[in-house]
Amino acid sequence: PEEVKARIMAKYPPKVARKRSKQFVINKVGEDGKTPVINANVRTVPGLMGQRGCCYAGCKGVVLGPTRDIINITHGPIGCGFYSWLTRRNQTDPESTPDGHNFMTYCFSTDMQDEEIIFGGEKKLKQAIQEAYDNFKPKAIAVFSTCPVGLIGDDVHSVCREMKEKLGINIFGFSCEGYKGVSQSAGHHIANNGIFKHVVGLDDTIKEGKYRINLLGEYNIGGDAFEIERIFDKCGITQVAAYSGNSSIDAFANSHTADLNCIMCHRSINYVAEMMETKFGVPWIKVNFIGAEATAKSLRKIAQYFGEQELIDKVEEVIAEELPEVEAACAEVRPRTEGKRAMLFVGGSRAHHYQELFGELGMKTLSAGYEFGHRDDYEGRKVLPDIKVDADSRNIEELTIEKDPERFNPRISEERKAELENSGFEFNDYDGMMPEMPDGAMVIDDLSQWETDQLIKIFKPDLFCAGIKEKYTVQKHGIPLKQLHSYDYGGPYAGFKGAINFYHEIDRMVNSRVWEYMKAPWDKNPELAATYACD
Ligand code: CFM
Ligand code: HCA
Repeated sequence: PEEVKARIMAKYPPKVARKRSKQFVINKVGEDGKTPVINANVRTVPGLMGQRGCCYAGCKGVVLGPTRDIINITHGPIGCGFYSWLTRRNQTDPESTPDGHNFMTYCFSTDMQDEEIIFGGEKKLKQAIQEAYDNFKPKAIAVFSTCPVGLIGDDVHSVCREMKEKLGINIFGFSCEGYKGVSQSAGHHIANNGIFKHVVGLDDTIKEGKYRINLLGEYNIGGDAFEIERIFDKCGITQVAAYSGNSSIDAFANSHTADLNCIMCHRSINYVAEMMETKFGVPWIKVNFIGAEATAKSLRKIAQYFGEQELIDKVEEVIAEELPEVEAACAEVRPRTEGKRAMLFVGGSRAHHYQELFGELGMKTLSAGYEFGHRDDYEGRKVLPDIKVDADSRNIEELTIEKDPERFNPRISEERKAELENSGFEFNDYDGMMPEMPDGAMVIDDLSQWETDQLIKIFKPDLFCAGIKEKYTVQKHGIPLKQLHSYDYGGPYAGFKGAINFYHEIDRMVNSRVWEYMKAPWDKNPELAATYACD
C-alpha cells in the first residue's frame, strides 16, 4: 500500500499531492486504539472528479426527503428538484399515520426561470406555497434553496414566515444552497438545525410504550427501516420517531419525549442527538443494524440501557429466534465468499457499517473511505477537540442550545450512568471506521475517479462498492460494482432478514464472471481508447 500511495501521489502536481496524501492514509491501530490522522471534510481539488454531492442534496434529498407528510418545495431551477425526486429510494408507509398523507411521490419545485433569476423569485415562491396548500392541505411545507437563490438573495425565511402566518400551518425554509460547505455534509447540519428550531418539541404528549426510543440516521433505503421496525416491535421496543426513514412530521414534533436516541448514521444526524440531549436530557448511543452480529449487539445495548430484566430476556429470545436462519444462510454462502476482497467508497457511514456484513462473509476490506465523512467518522469522536474549524465549516450555523427550563428531564441518574459506563457501556460515543480496520488497509477520503481506476488496475478487487456515477466505469474494468446507496434496487440489507438478502446478493456478484467476459468499447476498437494526461 505504501508503494501504491507513492505511485499515485507521484502523478499529481506537488501541491495536489501534498493535499491528497493527507487524505490517503495507510491504517495502523495503536495499542490505545489510536489511528493515524486523516484529513477530511475539506474542499475537493478542482479538476479531480469526485463522488460528492451538494449541500442541497444533503438537506433536502437526504435528511428531509424521506418524511412523507411535509411538502418539500425546491426553490430553484427544475433540475435540482427533479434529480432529488425519489432517486434515493427511501420508502415509506403512509398507512402508519391516520391521514395517510404521502407527498414523496410528487416533485414540488418553483421551476425558476431567467425572469426570476433577474427580478427575484420570492413572488413565485409565495405562489408555489399557496398552490401546494390549496391542492393538498398539508400540515407543513418546507422550502429548500438551491444555488441561484443564494446568489440573487431571495429571502426564503421571510417568505416562509409570511405564508405561515397567512395559512396557519407550519412553514419553514432552509438556506441550503448547493455551494454551502464542501459536500452534502453541510446540508445535513442545516437540516438538523431547521428541524430542531421549527419542529422538535411542538408536541409534549407522552405516548404509550415502556421502552421508548428514537432511531436517528436511518433513512429506509430499500426498506431497511421496515426491517428494523419489525425487530423493535418483536422486542417490545417503541420507536417514537425515526429520522427520517418512514417518518412523519408529528413524530418529529413529539420525538423529545423518547427516553433514548439511537444513532445509526452518525455523520448525518449527530447534531439532532446532541441538541436534544442538551435541551431535553435525552441521552444518545451509537447503534448499527447493518450486519446480524451488529444488530444483536445494538439490541443488547438498548436493553442494557433500560436495564429491565424483562426486556433483556425478550431481546435474547428474539436474537435466538432470528439468528439460526441468518447463520444457515451465511454458512451456505461463506465457502464461496471467504477471502474475496472488497473496496468500499460511500457517503459518510456505510463504508464503515458494511464492513460488518463483509466480515460475516469472510471477505476482506482492502480499502475504504467516505465521500464527506469528518475526522470523527474515521478516527472516532475522541478527536473532536483536535478538529480545526475552517472557514467552510464556520459558514454553517451552530445553534446555541440551552436546557429547557420546564422540560429538561435527565432520563437516567448520574449514578446509573456511571454504573453503566463502568461496565463498558458507551454514551455519546462513536469510535469511527479506522480502529476497526486492519493495519495496512488504505483509508482514502473523497476518492477521485482517477484514483478509482488506479486502485482497480493495481489490486483487481473482487467487488467495488460505490454509487451510480462510479458503477459503469468500474464494470468496464471487468469488476462488479455493488451500489451501497440505492442497493441497486434491492434490499433491505439491515437487520436479520436484510443480512440474508445481502449474503445472497454478494455471493451472486463475486462468483459470477459476467463482467470479466465483457469487453469495453475501447478494448474492441483501439481508436476509442484515451489516456489521462498523467497515466
Ligand atoms: Fe448517512 Fe445515509 Fe450515508 Fe448519508 Fe448519503 Fe445515503 Fe450514503 Mo447516499 S445519510 S452518510 S448523505 S448513511 S444518501 S442513506 S447512501 S451517501 S453512506
Ligand atoms: C446524494 C444521494 C446519494 C447518491 C447516490 C449515488 C444516494 O448524495 O445526493 O451516487 O449513487 O444515496 O442516493 O448519495
